[in-house]
Amino acid sequence: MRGSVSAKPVARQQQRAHAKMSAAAPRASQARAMGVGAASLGSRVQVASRVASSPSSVATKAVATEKPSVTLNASGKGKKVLVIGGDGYCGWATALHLSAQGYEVAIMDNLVRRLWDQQLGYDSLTPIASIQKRVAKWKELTGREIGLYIGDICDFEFLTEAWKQFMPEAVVHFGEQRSAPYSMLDRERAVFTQVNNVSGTINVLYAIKEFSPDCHMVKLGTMGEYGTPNIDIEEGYLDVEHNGRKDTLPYPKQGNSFYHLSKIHDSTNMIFAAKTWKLRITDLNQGVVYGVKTEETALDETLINRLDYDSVFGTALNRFVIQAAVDHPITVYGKGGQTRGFLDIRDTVRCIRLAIDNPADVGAMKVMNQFTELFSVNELAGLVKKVGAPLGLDVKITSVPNPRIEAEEHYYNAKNSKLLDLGLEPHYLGDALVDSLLKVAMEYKDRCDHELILPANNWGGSGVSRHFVGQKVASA
Ligand code: NAD
Ligand code: USQ
Repeated sequence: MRGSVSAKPVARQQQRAHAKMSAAAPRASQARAMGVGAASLGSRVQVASRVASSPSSVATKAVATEKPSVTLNASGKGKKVLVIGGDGYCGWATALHLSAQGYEVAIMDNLVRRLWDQQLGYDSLTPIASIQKRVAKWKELTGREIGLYIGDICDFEFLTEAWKQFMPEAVVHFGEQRSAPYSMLDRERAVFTQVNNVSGTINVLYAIKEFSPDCHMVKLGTMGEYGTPNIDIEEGYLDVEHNGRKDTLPYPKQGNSFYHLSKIHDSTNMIFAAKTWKLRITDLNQGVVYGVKTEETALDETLINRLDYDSVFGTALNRFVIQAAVDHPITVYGKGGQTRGFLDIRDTVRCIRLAIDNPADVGAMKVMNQFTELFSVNELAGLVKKVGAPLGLDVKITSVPNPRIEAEEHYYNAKNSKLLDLGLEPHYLGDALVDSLLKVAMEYKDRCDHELILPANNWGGSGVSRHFVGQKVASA
């Protein structure tokens, strides 16, 4: 069975590779431990962006005339923050943002996400550099070091060794298998998703308890933990009156994939750990993230973030924009009335900083809903079509059979005031952002493989094993 993969051996193979690689971590850590260069604090770094290579692309010209710059300051006061999953989409942007803001940052990642892409024949639309090249370029441009610990948080020995070297004051945990479709490909990936996510998070909880009990854990949860109930969604907890008695209880959870369910299990475990071991934990129930550029990642092409468009890792708005740019009809699943919370990646990084700067109280898990706006899938598709027209794109929208088992028309009203109360100033989704995202997608459109766009699997078809033919996921 050519191209067949197994999640468990992969994890073990990764672990072995990383056990070796992690031996290099002390050196990286020692170098980084020298600290943030004082000369770079409070400055503004400016570099010329790359020269356009595609003369036909309007987008490329626009990009090439910009002079990206980033503000460096010391507001983080050198606070040590470990970013688990720091090579990923949200983690990479966050690591750079925190470094720019004067936190002492180290990334921990086993790079398994890059491996899954290779196994499935996927690739980011944007060409992402290796994590080593990324952090080296960041240091070259800003003078700021980011530590690197390459390894698997499910390997407690590795986690312990790295933890004791860095001794974080806060840990931001992005390091999970985060795709709902991936978790529904087959039994192996369902099991892998839950083992990877749940046991990794328990290991982090134990590391905090054993080595730095005052370390604040900022954990990425998801709005999808709540499902689509026919009542308003609160921020984590619900006041309940039942048979004449009152209590405040965790909001009922209704995950819609084995991935979303893994986040629910994490939340339950974290509530327990916070209470039992008197830890500081914040669970951020994040909505769907869109966009690719932040101030920091736009500084140089080596720092560019990933932009997924395939049907397994690509998410709604990012996929729609890329589909428009490559002249593929926008793939609305079913009726398109599915409504979700969304946010710009520039707001993701700010939310994380706000969460770090406002730690949870000891003993009770804090929950904040991290999204800025609600949209239905149809609304997003319509917006992309409208903004594409002036760019010369004749955007078509199509309804494809929904691969998921989900409500396609439903009530949805979720609260999101806690991060706003802490000072979040959202970048609301408007024509300008869609326009700039479309231009990035147009710039890299030649890298798009159209065959990866239509759904590769469906929830009902998730079986015991799935055969991979060549590099494409066969549909059941
Ligand atoms: P991503 O796949 O781009 O990044 C996750 C990173 O974690 C990858 O680099 C991967 O290699 C690493 N990782 C996974 N398992 C690991 C392990 N056992 N040990 C060490 N590293 C490991 O995902 P993302 O889009 O950046 O999402 C980050 C987090 O935010 C996830 O927890 C996800 O559930 C959550 N989230 C994402 C979105 C979104 O729209 N992208 C929305 C809501 C919540
Ligand atoms: N959808 C389409 N067409 C597409 C892709 C998606 O109509 O081409 C629909 C889906 O059916 C779904 C909605 O858009 O109703 C959102 O799907 P998605 O793939 O954008 O997001 P989802 O699978 O929920 O997962 C993503 C991230 C995950 C995160 C979650 C936040 O991959 O890590 O947890 O967004 S939330 O949705 O709030 O749970």
